[in-house]
Amino acid sequence: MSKTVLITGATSGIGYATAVLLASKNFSLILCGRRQDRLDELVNKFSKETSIITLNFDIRNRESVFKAIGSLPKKFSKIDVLINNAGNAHGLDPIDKGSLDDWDAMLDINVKGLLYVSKAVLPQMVQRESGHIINIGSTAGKEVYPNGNVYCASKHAVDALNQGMRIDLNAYGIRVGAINPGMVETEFSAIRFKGDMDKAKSVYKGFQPLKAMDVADIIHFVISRPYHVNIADLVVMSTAQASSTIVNKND
Ligand code: 8X3
Repeated sequence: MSKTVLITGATSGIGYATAVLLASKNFSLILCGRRQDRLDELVNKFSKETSIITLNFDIRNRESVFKAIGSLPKKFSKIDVLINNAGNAHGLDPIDKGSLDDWDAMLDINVKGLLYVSKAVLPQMVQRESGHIINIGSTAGKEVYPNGNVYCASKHAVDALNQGMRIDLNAYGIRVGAINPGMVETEFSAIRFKGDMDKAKSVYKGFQPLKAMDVADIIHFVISRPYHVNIADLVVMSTAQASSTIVNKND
């Protein structure tokens, strides 16, 4: 029987690429996001290849999270793999100039949203004494860079939660691991810079950044290891990137 995978933030970037790849590998998919048109597009594209259901909810709203996950039909109610992927950066400002709304958004989505979804999915994994949680962190969870302040703090929290979950869920035989990508060319910078496409594009200019599918490919590798193998914490960067601030650009 194929594994059932729940992906948050499935409407773009790494989440979308992961949905596409896992659909082609016949995983059953629960795709979560807020853009219904994109969710519908995924269903139309892949429902012939695999079982697929979508959940439209705002990860910041705890009632909606529990209601949506609690509403899953029987066929999808056993979740084997949870991919905590939803997350964004909002702004890139020095700490004294940052926007409170940006800070709220990053902490609410990247940290509290991840916690709400995990809390909603965990009881059944604990009961079965099996399951796999993949937390999508960031190199920003491993180091801090200028003006990254709150985004880096949110991803450091993901790093801490990844370790904390692994420790607390160890007795139940649940696998927990993080994948921490560096620069990936997605909508990430367009959102960070609030639609300023010149700024967003310049981030990925002059070198070959990671693509969303590069990370999706790693996620597929991680979830298809034998059950006794847990990729606990993985950092992946473009070859041109050495750290958050050192990128070998050719312009
Ligand atoms: C994305 C990595 O360095 O653009 O999480 O903040 S970075």
